[in-house]
Order: sequence, then C-alpha cells, then structure tokens
Amino acid sequence: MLKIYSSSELTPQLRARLLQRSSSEDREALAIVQAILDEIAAEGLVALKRISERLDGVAPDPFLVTPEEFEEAELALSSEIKQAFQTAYQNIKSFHAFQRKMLEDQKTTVCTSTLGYMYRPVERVAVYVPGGKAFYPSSVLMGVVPARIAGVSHITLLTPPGRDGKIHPAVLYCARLAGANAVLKAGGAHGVAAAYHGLLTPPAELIIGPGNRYVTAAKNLLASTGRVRIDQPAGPSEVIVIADNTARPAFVAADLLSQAEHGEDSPCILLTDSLVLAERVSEEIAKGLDERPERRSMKETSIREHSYAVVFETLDEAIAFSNDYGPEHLEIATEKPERDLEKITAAGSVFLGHYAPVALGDYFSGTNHILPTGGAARMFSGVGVDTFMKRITYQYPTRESLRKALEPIRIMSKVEGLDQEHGHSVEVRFEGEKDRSPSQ
Ligand code: HSO
Ligand code: ZN
Repeated sequence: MLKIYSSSELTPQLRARLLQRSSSEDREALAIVQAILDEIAAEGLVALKRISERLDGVAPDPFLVTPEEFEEAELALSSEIKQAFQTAYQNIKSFHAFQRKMLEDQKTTVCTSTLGYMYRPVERVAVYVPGGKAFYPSSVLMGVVPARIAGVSHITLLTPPGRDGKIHPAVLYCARLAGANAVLKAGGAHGVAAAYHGLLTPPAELIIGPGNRYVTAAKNLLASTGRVRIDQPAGPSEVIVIADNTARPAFVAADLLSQAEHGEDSPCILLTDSLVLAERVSEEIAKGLDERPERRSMKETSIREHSYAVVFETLDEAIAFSNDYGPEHLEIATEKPERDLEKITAAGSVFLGHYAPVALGDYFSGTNHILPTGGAARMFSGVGVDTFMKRITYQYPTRESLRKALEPIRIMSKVEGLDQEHGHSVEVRFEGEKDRSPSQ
C-alpha cells in the first residue's frame, strides 16, 4: 500500500524528489485574484456584494454576524459539543498564556547605555477560517486565542458563508468563546480584500489563517504591498512519523491516515530503521482503508501518490532527512523520543511518544495547529502569541555613554558620507567642550 524505499536506493536525485513539494507559485490564482482585489479596491462594498453573489451564491445582509445569530448558534449546539470546545479552549488559552510570559519586556546595559526591548500587539488583525465544504471551528480557537492573549484590540474572523448565507454554529460559538470582535461572512480573495480595506471592520494590519489557493494568492499579493503582514504560506497538510521497532504499526498507520483525511495531496511519510515496521504499517494502512471507508478515494490518493516510507540504517539518518524536509507535523514514535527531539532542527510541531497522535494537537492539547507547510517549517514558526506582536527596541543613554560613541560615530559616519548631519547630531551635544577626554 505504502511505497517503501530503502536508504541504499536514495540517490541524490531520488532524495531531492522525495523532499520536494508541489510548487506553490500559482500564477493562475494570482491573476484571478488580482482582478478581484482591483475590483474591491475600486468599488468597495458594491464589489464585495457582487463578487460574493457570484462566487458564494449569496451576498449576506448584513455581512457581519449579528448578536441574534450568535445566540441562535449557541442554542443550536448540544451541551456536549460546547463542553468539548470549551475544554480545548481552556487548554489552548493556558499554553498560549504561558507563551506570553516568554515575551517579557527586557533591558540590559551595553557600553553604559540602557538598551531594551518591549513587545506590543498588532492592533487590528483578521483571522481567516475556511468554510463552505470543510469548516474548522478548532481553527477559530487556534487563530483567535493567541491574538486575544497578545492583546490585539480588534480581531475580525473572516469566513465564507454557506449558500444559505449562514456560518456553521460551532464556528460562531468558538468565535464568541475565543473573543473575536466581529465575524465577517466573506471568504476567498474578496473576504481577504474586505478585511484589508476595512470595508466593514477596522482595516487589518495582519491577516493570518489557512485558506484555499485564492485566499493564499490574495494574502501573498496584499503582503507584497508591504502594508500588511501575513503568516506563513498554507499548503497541503503533511506529517512525518519517525518510528523505531517500539512503535505500534496500527498507531502509526492511523496517524498517517488521519493526515490523508485532509486531502488527496497530503504527504504522509514514515521514516524508520525497521523494515518490518514499515511493512506492517503498510498492511495496517490497507486494513484501515477497508475498515474506515469514508473518504476512501481521497485517503488512498494521498497515500499512493504523495506518501512513502524510507527505511534507514539508523534513526539519526531518518532525523537528518526529516530536518531537510521540514514537516508541518512530526511524530517521534521511538524508544527515547526526548533524546531524538534534541536533534530536530526544523518542524512545525512535534509529537513525542506512542500516545501523541497529531489529532491531539489539532484539537485539544493546547499547542497551535496553524503551522508552516511545504517546507516552510525550515524558516517559519507556527502561529503563536508572538505572531500577533511586534518587538520594539529602545535605548536610554547617559551623557557619558554618548560621549564614548562620539569618536567612533564621527569616523563611521564619515565612511558612509553622512558625517554632515549624522556626525553633527552627536557632536552638537558636546560643542564647547575643550577637553574631549571620555571622562567628561
Ligand atoms: N491538521 C490541520 C488542523 C486540523 N485538523 C483542524 C483537524 N482540524 C492542520 O494543522
Ligand atoms: Zn488535522
């Protein structure tokens, strides 16, 4: 079922091919989206209505979810559902509150100057949550909770409505639970543009959250103006499982299939030092597909066309491959997962041990599930409280510390041809000083 390679077969070419993801440059989407952005920039709400009707089959009136709709949503959900999301919310809140503590303002002394930094929130943020066919109330929590903890003043949730103009009640419930200030019933590129231009909510300075290719294209195009920040690019969800012979094949197979459930282009990869394990996982995948047939063709395509196992001589080689890949999710199902974790240099989020399926982090444990995909984990982090903050540095020098800088700045500004004003701005503070010894 699962294609199994041996590391001895891994020529540089094959290795490069296995590490590769589908290209993310989507010229077709960029062209379509540019036209939508232009329409919204030129005509505002009128264009938003027209495009919503054309693409979503409805122009909600009003576009913003009303207090009555929030009430209705709450009534529509069983207490069991609300309780489950509430517990997850508490866990996500706890872990992100812990993260906030790491972002403490700090100061130090360098060359007698006080230097410091402080964190301040971005003020206006939009969180995108996919809708339509697939809706993810859990992603509402993952986007809104850290923004709230960072202290963002206005959070707009952006999500496309169904053809009836409504939003799934669990999405609305989570929006209110997590503290979104507004829910805008518009998705796709037009929703992103509406948030950016502030058609119905304060204009967003940061837009985060995964969406389809049009959403991704819209975020990328707007970010290229330099007037809005976006999170890491979103692509197909992916997992690497690094496992040794202590791993249970049925657990590993289940975790690979759970990633395949996200879409037919999701890579589900097993890296191991045990051929026996790889073969048994492959059997368990076939069994799992028979036993749990829902979305079978999607899962099967993802397994057959985008997934594989590699059997290495050692776990260290498996770890090196994973670091080159930079997976969105990484499971380490080995005998000493904490020891192996220390060697990890690139991954969105890591799941350690035999009781750590990705689904635990997707829904419940408290870590964030909005993570870099497509190899972006080699240079981006997942969403966290820091995503919603800026770091501001400051300095409070004494006269003496500036005096020490006078001579070097005089020389350096001269090298750059900027001594006239840069150099002068320091010198002017010591004019009239006869003796220029540093003690004065
Ligand atoms: N695995 C997805 C998140 C998710 N899974 C939401 C289920 N619901 C991306 O990390
Ligand atoms: Zn998932």
